[in-house]
Amino acid sequence: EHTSRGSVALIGAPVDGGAGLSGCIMGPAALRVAGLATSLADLGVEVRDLGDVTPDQVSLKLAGATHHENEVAGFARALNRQGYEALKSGATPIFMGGDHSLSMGSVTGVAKYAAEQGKKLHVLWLDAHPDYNTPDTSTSGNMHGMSAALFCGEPGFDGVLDEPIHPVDPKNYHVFGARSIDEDEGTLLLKRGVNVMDMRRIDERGVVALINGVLDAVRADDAMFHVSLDVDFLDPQFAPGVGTTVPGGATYREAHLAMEMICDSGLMSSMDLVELNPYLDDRGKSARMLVALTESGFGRRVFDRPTSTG
Ligand code: EXY
Ligand code: MN
Ligand code: MN
Ligand code: MN
Repeated sequence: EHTSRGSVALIGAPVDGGAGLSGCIMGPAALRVAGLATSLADLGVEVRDLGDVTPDQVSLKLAGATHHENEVAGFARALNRQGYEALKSGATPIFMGGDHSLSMGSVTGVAKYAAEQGKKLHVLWLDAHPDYNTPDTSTSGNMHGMSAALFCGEPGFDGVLDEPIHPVDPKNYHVFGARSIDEDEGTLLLKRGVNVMDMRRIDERGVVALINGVLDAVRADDAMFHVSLDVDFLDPQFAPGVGTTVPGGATYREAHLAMEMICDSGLMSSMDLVELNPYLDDRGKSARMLVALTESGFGRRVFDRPTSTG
């Protein structure tokens, strides 16, 4: 039950270099303009906005045609520390992106905290893409397509973080909404046993059965639970403000239902809001969509029902 949610720490991550198109640098500002903090406060959540992180200075060269590794690594290191500290202070961090490479920092910081608590970490990735390329398999060189490979401990990322990571077990990495997977990426996902719930599976089995499966797995492990929400999880008609639109995405209600169920479970311990590109948006539509989905994740209800399961 969603009883005591404690406080939320908003952490701005205006990283832009992980994406192929620029514009995500404006994401945190747009989420603030769309009223993320006041929307959560209106739900009774105590909110602290920690501002935007300052990236570390990094000098590093990754294999292949990987782009902007210094910017990406600089943000990842700073976000790793901030996320870890926010959890230690008892808050639920919400990382406001910024492109999806920010999860190299957010998830590894959360994983560090989980390891210290003797807990496993499960990650739910609401995205059109699994973001499981390595510098070796990537054909674009864009690091927003590599974040999950890094935090699951795949090779090729030495020097991105400034300390050893606590890798997420690929079997505890749950991808929901996928409909664009590169060939070598797909091979690796299969080999590692990642729980890939593509749009066809969602069509066939529905949101409720699949999300309940994830929540049951988190509960069975008494694990921490990070939810990473990419704008392109949604069908472009509901959220056009993203550089990597793919047709056939989640509907307005499918996305809200997933967040409502996550809220009812009381399991979510941290969250990313990523890939919002305000330069490509339609009069704030996608920013408002992310705020509304976050509200559903923190208790917004159309109607209070007697039980959360009925
Ligand atoms: N798989 C493609 C690549 O690696 O370039 C596309 C990745 C898009 C990543 C967006 C954030 O989810
Ligand atoms: Mn380079
Ligand atoms: Mn993504
Ligand atoms: Mn995506």
